[in-house]
Amino acid sequence: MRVEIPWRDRKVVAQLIDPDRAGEETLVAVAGHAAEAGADLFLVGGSLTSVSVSSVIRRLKELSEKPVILFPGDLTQLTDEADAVFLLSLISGRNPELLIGNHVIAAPHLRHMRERVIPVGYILVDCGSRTSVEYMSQTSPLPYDKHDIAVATALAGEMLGMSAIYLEGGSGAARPVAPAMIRAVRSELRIPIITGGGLDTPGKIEDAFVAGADMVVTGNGCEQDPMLINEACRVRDRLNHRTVTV
Ligand code: 1GP
Repeated sequence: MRVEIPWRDRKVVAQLIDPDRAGEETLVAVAGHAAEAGADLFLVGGSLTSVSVSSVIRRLKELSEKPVILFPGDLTQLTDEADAVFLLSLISGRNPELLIGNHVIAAPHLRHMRERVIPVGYILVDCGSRTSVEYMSQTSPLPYDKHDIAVATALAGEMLGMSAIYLEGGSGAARPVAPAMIRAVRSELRIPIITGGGLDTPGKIEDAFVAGADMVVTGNGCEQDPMLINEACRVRDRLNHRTVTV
């Protein structure tokens, strides 16, 4: 099945499922709840996993009919069980493996599902904590307040043919990517913007959407407070409604 992400028409809420933290009980609680609350889709992946991503996705698909997008932290997480795959290029970094090396290794495995591959320019932003992505990728994040570098990097991603740009604060970030950075990137970019990391209150989620994010991704916040996903969906619906009626 090809996933049409509705981000051209409206804002989207995605629930991140970290496979290693998705034991049966958590999966049922977090995923079941997110689907019921109205999350648009699931992203599945993590910086380091020791469980089978395929089985987590299979279980997720039994629990809900929402699309599942693979958000692979590394090559071991590649699977064709997902409805789509974010083919991430870590364009804020200068690690050649994450810019082309892994893609070459992955391409033959993705060949049979190429219409489900979504190329995403992944920009890691320094949001106040040293994150797993930073360490595992061995790259420096983009400075928090260097909006001009963020804009240039995102534009380069767009010109290279990416379908979307992901402004990533990193899971459990002390603060999310600054709305001012999202706004600066939005003002120059034509492709959708995804953001996640540290979005743990409805206010932060609203700020990200209002600044121009097309998709917000929540992870930790919903594990701490399951109602956060309900709030995120409420914010999304209010803003989508406003977009339509203005
Ligand atoms: C997705 O890494 C994030 O971009 C998830 O971050 O766990 O902090 O919500 P949180």
